Amino acid sequence: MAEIANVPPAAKLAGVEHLYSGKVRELYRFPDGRLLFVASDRISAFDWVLPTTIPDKGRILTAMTTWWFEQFADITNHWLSSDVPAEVAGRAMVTQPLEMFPVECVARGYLTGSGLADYQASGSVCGVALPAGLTNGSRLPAPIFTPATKADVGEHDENVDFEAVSGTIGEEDANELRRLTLQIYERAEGIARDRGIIVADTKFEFGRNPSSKVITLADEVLTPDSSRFWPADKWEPGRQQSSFDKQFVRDWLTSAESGWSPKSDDPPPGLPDAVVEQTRAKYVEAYERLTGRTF
Ligand code: PZK
Repeated sequence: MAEIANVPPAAKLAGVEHLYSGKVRELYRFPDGRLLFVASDRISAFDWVLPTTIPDKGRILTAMTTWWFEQFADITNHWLSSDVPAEVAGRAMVTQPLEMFPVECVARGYLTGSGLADYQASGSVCGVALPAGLTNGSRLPAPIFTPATKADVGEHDENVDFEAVSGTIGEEDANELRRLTLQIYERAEGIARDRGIIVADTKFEFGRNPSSKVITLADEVLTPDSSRFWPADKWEPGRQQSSFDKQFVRDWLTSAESGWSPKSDDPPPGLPDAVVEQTRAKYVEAYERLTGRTF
């Protein structure tokens, strides 16, 4: 996999082979074939990886993912163990190696982002027709499955319709991915809403266990990096919703004080300590509100 321009090289971990680095996470393989899924403290905004890290972000998102896996005990997932190398303690999981489906399985319960853009252009999203009159942040009449195909590094994923997924992986598996995606999202959205967080949309990745053939939930799940989290008490359709976790980052980067613009081709500047601390506090708050546990 190609390197991403402003992402530092993956940490050298003894006894594991580096497979991939994303903007904020890394995947390694143990000699026995099991994988090591590592969440870093890196943060992205406006499609850039920022030069500043958020202390504990990797541990918080990993704890959130494993908590969701526990909530969905009836959904087979790739987690095997949290017994990981000391350098990545708390921010990594040992997982099953799966044959991944080449589909980003997105569920949307609210309309924003590329879903809003597609709706405004065509009245539908990924081939799913929606009623007239929806606006940025509207709650949809029912959650929709809006798959996307993984784009090359630096490109955005492309929304596709259900027929395209069927054509790629077969109708039976496409139906199963849609069913699982909507089922998990609906359950999570209800849990989070009761705790003051709107999960507007989320992305799942699934794979097949090569020996058991079972379709298995992979990746990190239902984190603010794989989803849009909004504070429920500030939800107001008709405007861009504030981000639960990244609003302080976006506000500072777009302020005169940063001296930077998202339209610039220059990399963004480092964040002030106060913005780092406010942002860390939002990740902690999301974890503690959702799980009822203390971080
Ligand atoms: C897998 N990714 C995305 C993750 C990255 C990229 N259980 C699995 N088995 C096989 N492959 C994957 C998984 C998982 N999860 C996940 N790509 C392949 C990814 C982390 C860092 F750069």
